Amino acid sequence: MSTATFNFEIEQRVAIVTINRSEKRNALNDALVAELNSFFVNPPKDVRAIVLRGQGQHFCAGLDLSEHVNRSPEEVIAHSRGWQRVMNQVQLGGLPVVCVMQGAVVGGGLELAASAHVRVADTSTFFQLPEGQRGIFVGGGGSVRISRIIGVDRMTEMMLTGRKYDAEDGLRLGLAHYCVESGTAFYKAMDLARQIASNAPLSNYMMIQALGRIRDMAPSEGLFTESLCAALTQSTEEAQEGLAAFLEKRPPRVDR
Ligand code: 1HE
Repeated sequence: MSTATFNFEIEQRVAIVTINRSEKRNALNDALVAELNSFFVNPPKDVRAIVLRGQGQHFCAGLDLSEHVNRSPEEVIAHSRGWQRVMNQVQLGGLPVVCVMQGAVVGGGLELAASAHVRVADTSTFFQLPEGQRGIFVGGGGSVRISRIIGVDRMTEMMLTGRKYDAEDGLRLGLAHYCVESGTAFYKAMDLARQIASNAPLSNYMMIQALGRIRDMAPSEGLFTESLCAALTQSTEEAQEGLAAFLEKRPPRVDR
């Protein structure tokens, strides 16, 4: 499927979603956010993992600032809630999402990347929250997700000063899980996505749905929930095949 600013294709059960607005550094306007939302609400059947990328030199320059001027408080709340819906759908839609990052991963671009489960940077990547410099605030879930990755203290400093972290800094802070040579992040992301797509789907699903929720629970509820997740995943055919393959010293059957 393809529109002027968004397209996706499927390769070996991996959907490759490309934001295609490089002339505006993949800034997220309302139309693009709506397209992302409809994809992530209803991803193609049989897809087991998603690679999310931005075309050109930059992953995403965040909010389209040209659309943001002259909005009333009510409109900004509605806009922010709309962004949060999309980011939630990326994070909790049920499919693992691998994000390819190059150049600017800025403002709402960092909020989008932080919703993904695996983040691959290349050496050109930089991270910034320039909201303070623009006189605005994060609105796409960054105060919840980015602060949990790097800590509230560091996020506050990042927003106050508008500092840029480079790719190595990002790796150290957890904004990236991998940092590869410039121009190669997509290939690394595809390798990872194919590997993830060959895991048992219910096991992937539980990682995505349960771990974040368990973190937000009291320890005793978290431990019980962990046992329930273990019971659900370990009693499936997929799990039996994965365990048997290990014990029989053979690769698991791939089309599980
Ligand atoms: C844009 C945007 C944008 C570029 N909205 N049009 N985000 C920011 O504050 C980031 C603002 N952008 C930048 O800092 C730079 O553009 C970049 C570092 C990302 C890239 O620099 P560069 O030199 O490659 O490109 P450029 O020349 O600055 O921009 C190229 C074009 O993209 C230009 O348009 P043109 O018509 O003059 O060619 C820019 O205006 C346009 N462009 N970024 C609109 N963001 C839900 S709350 C989330 C809050 C936020 O995300 S705040 C962060 C906003």
